[in-house]
Amino acid sequence: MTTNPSLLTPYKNTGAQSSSLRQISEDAFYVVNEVVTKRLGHIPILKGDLHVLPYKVQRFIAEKAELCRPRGIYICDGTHAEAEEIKDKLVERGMLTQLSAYENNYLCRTDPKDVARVESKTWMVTTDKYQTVTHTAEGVEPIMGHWMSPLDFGEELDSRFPGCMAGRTMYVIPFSMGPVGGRLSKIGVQLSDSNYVVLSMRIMTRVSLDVWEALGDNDFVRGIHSVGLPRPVKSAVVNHWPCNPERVIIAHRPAEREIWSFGSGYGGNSLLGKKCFALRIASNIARDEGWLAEHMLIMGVTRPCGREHFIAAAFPSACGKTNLAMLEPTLPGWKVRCVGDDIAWMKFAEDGKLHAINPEAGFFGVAPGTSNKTNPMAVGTFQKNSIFTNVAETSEGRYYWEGLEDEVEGKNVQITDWLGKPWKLGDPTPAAHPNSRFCAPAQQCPIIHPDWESPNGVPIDAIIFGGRRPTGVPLVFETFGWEHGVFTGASLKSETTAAAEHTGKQVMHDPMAMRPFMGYNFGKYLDHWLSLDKPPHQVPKIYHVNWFRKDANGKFLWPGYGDNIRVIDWVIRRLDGEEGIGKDTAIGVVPAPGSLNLEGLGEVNFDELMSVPRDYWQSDAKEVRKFLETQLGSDLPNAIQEQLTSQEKRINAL
Ligand code: OXD
Ligand code: MN
Repeated sequence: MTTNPSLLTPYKNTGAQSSSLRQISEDAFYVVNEVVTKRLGHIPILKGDLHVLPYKVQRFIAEKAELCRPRGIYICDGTHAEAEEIKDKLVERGMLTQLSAYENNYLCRTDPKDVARVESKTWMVTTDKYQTVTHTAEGVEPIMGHWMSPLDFGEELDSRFPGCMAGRTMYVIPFSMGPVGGRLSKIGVQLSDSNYVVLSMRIMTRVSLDVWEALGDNDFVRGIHSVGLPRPVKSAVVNHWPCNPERVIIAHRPAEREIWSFGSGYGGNSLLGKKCFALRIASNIARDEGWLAEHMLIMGVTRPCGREHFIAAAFPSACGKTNLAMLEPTLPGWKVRCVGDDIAWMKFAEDGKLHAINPEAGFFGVAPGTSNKTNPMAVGTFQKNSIFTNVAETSEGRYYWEGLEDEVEGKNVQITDWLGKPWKLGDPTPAAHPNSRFCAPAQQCPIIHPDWESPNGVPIDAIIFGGRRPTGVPLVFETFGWEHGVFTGASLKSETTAAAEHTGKQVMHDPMAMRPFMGYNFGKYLDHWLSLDKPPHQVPKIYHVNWFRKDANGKFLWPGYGDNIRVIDWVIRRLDGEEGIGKDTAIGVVPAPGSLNLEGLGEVNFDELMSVPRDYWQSDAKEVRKFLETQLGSDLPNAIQEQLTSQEKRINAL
């Protein structure tokens, strides 16, 4: 099918030469509504009624259908019946297997080449490069933000998207991030040729016909996703999982609030509501509208006295955000309730406080390491209505992964690994892929907070940053104030994990735990954070934690998990202004000896756990200065520069 140029106008000022980016103008659409219908005439609407949708959505669908040329268009309604129909089809095709020991749980194995987010192929497309990246020093590659020019982007699209859905169905997924119609919520429409994506989006976001009504004439975030394998398929499809790993691209046009994703069906690459929308695009919207979109869990912590505090915490991927969000306190009388485990949208409300919502509706958590010992509440969440991707399976119809050894030991069960091969305890390769995931509805979490869907969010009392830091970094410290807290977040580092394509363990910078998700110039992002500390805002206190410090023999110094409540207890007592429990150090306030509740914990080397070794911090300070100066160059905010200098002085005086 050729494109009639009279129906199309170049899209704004970017990528004007790209046929993929050509858009039907609003005027033309009203005039040619019927023509568009005819043009789509040979692409049947398999489900739903295109003409009852908001005009902007109709145009969006028409343009992209014309570009991608699917065999039909399926407008999702998000209902249970729809999900059942799709699941049945996928089971029949072999893409999903029912895990018969549970209610409505399914296993999916991907092509082993499509198992994680691909940061090297994820881009922000802006006319001005420095909207995306900072002015780094000569020869230094920016690590926050990955820029592509609109011209190059247009070419990349044109070599992928035309006809990319041939022989497949284009699903139209209307979704809300946050409760439908909520004050802090936003609407998106994702087009996708993957039914696995439809099922997962239905868990991770609110997919429903109500979204159209809430949308009205307002704008929405556009997502275009294709597995990149039109039919007839010329290469072998592994595990019934179509993808095109060599041609992957995940690109964002923040000004247009648009996301294009090609070649991968996995997680953050394809569930566009998550990292692409709720972090990269939303951080742009948040900057424009004066709020924050962050890679943070949200938890409500109730003390034995009955008072509740809300905490938002940022950790890099696969560092235990889900475990902390669902912590089972080992201290008696404490209660933790989960609002969210991965993303927080936070806005100052009339009471002057920062209020947070979890824009997601489900958990897409790392499976290995999750067990009744480490996170019983997550286990409770995914006993039904969940999808497991790249985990192993037992002959009893159960999921299996590293960390569940006790549940199979001594039992006569056979295990099939994530690659579909027989596997037994002690085998040298892991049974489940290290980035295998559970995808489960948040409302099934036994400790989901009653206000988790409150449209006004919950008031945040403290923000915590943290990472995997095997040496030098104390269990917890309170920063000296907002600017020092922002500096501490900007200097955040962590050991790499399997959530992305990195190999080997190395301590990497991951500022604000946002490195892979930074939506615009990191210097401007820090400016935005710094600008929030003004009346009548009551900014939360900022802390840093490290559950992962090791002793000289490589043993963890802190038990972690449920015992992390002891750290939260100290944090909350600090918030309440309790005296005598803090000790000033060069990097912040650590617990004074005897101030952390260690009752019943056995032996803990408190001094080593809290120590701030001079040599370590001197070389760390040098490295952080080099990092901030070379990465941010002229974009480094003065306030951060000043914090850096004051921290160096304090460290040298140790
Ligand atoms: C995630 C991630 O999937 O951060 O949440 O990688
Ligand atoms: Mn995450």
